[in-house]
Amino acid sequence: MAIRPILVAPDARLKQKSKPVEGAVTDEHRRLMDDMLETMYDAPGIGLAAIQIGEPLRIIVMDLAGKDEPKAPRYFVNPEIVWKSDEVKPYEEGCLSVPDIYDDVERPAHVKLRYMNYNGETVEEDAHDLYAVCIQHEMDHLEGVLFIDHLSRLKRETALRKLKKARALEA
Ligand code: K2U
Ligand code: ZN
Repeated sequence: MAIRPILVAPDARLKQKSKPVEGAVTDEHRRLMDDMLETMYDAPGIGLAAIQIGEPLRIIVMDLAGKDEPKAPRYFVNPEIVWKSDEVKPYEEGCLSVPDIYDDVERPAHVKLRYMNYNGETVEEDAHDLYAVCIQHEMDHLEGVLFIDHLSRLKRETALRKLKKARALEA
């Protein structure tokens, strides 16, 4: 397992549309998911898409367990949202690729998912609350969409200016 660097916006690689895993989930995919999970825990975060470590594959990892609870890793290969509720809810989102920026994003409150798990088995599942928010946030990453893309142009441009200034100060 390895902790991999997380891409930070603005970065053209984060705007890529990730490609589906073709065929079976292999040991190579599982090694990638292991690295993603170790990277996510180290950040720390509760979700991570493969593109955030520069791998344009439709793979997501997540762990919604509270800090005083046992780890509960989840793995999503080629995830699809097969149904979404008309009801929407706002949630203050952040992103490991958009550090120190937080704002409300409105998303469907309830979604139904279909995906392959760590072992390549097909799973169908309902997602509500933080699970629904996080999986939709991560699936946006697979389309090259960041949560700031859902904000007003003014808020997005202000966020990107702040990120560019922080990068210049680090250089
Ligand atoms: O994509 C990412 O960078 C992972 C996000 C997942 C996330 C975004 C918005 C709302 C929920 C989850 C990171 O984990 S951001 C850090 C974080 C941690 C706890 C709750 C919200 C955000
Ligand atoms: Zn994110």
